[in-house]
Amino acid sequence: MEHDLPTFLGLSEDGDAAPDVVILPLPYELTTSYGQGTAEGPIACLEASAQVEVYETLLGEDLPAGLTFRTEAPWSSDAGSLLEQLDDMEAFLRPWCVGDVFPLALGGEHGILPPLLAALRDHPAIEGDLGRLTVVQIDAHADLRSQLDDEPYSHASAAARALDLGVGCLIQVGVRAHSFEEQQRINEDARITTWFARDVMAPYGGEANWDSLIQMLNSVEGPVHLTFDIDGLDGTLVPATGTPVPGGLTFWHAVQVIETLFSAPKATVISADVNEIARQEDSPLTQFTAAMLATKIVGAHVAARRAGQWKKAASGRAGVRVPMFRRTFTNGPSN
Ligand SMILES: [Mn+2]
Repeated sequence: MEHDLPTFLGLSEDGDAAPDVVILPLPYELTTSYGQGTAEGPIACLEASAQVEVYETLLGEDLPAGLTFRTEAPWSSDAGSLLEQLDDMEAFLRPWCVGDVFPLALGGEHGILPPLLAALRDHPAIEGDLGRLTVVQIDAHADLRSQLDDEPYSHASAAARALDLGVGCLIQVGVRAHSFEEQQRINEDARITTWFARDVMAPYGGEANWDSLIQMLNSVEGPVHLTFDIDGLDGTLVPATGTPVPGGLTFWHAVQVIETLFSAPKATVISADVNEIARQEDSPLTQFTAAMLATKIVGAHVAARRAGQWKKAASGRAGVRVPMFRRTFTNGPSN
């Protein structure tokens, strides 16, 4: 560690050791939006993580369970335009997205998703074709708007931009606040499967539908990115997030999604993010909930690694070269 910032779980870190898991704080907030505090979220989450119990029931031992964790200094950019900032973020993330380390990004607005996916194109399991990738999105919102307030890179458009980048399959869980335009996109784009909160939570036949969702996640094949917008949880658990919404997932629903996905026999979760974290002032609940999710994700990754799931993902090509700087966003996402 070469910074004075809090480390993940409050663990002491050896900056010289090659990490197995890297935590990447992305304090990103669109300058045109209301200051909702998501720029401070990652640090608040790291601070709160010091209070999370490191004992992981999946492993029967304490994290880091013999592995090396590293908390990177937060991403920052002084680029003048939004698109240049997104290019900077992709460049920051790319070295951690080549299969030898498990990257967990902490956001920041959901607008971090497109640069994350752009960076994943160099992963040996992707080999330049995001059509191989399944994105699992836990979210109260569909994030499928073509734009919001004339901004195509708004957090409300994160999933739409992910599809523009060529993602092969998008599974949404917990959606309960979406627009007509987004419903049309869900109906028309065969790559999208949306599990609405209303359908998977009681009382609308929720339990049977929830079981179907879990079965679907268990049968996912190939590389997966998990993007967890904390507003997918019920708003009572994350009151400080930008747009808390009632009627969402319980903590245990979220844990089951995470554990199912990481242990899915034909899939490998190659990366993850927890986003829309904001610092709650009157109570640490929002940042602590986010830290609990981040810890569960890392614990489930370590368990998957032990089960041989991770090796499979990383074994595509040996010694992947990180390509020269490219300008995915300033050149347009189809480039
Ligand atoms: Mn979102």
